[in-house]
Amino acid sequence: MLFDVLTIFPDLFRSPLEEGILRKAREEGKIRIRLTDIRDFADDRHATTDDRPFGGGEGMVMKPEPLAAAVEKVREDGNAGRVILLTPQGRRYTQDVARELAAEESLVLVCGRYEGVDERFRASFCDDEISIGDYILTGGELAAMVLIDSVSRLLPGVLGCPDSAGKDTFSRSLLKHAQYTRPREFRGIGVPEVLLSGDHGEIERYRFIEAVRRTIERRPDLLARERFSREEWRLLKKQGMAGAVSAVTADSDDER
Ligand code: 9D3
Repeated sequence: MLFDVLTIFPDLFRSPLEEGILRKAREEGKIRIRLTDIRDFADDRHATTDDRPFGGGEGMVMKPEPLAAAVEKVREDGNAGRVILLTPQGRRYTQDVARELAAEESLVLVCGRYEGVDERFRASFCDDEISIGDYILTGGELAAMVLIDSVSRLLPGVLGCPDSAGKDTFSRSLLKHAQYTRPREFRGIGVPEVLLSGDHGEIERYRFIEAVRRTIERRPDLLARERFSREEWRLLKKQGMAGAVSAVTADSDDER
């Protein structure tokens, strides 16, 4: 997958992309990331990328011409993909959106700064607008990195184990059960006995119940889209949890 990133701070991207799984994915050619400095497309001596808003008011607005020229350049360089503006006004980023983007061949990510981009650039050049959540960042760069990271790990061969992308929290909508590793006792605190039993069926059932317990307690909203099998409902009933789960899930009565 090809990502073109348009930004006035290309250096912000270097270290996140040069370590760990993303670095390996780049080395193996599974992702390619090109950084374009929007300032290189400014047309004046001072390489101006922002200006004061018409009509007055606080802050600065990103000028349309350098942004447009930068998009046109990545088009010439072979990126025909969706142009995504990272903006607080975009649709909310979720794992479903990550999956949707992972199906694309290439993307162009435009990082806004200041109070935003000129409306004419947004309307004429952007195919999609994304926000990563309801909190205030200083610009779109960190949002673009979140998107690159979450999309890349969904691509075939990027994670070691072919199943690890699909099996985790947000594809099942359950939080992960508590996890333990050595030592068996840490500062006087042990490990649940069942995890040491070697009974893999019993361990799986225990972990399922603990995952549901955590999800009800911390993120009941996630359970709204979860569906359970007959066997899972049987386990939930046995634990006296079926009522609490029924109250928040989408399953119809015949599964219960
Ligand atoms: C006057 C209101 N402005 C400042 C508080 C609005 C504003 C403009 C620009 C707020 C943040 C930003 C910069 N943020 C982004 O460009 C951004 C962002 C974000 O702030 N939160 C979540 N997702 C994103 S994607 C891009």
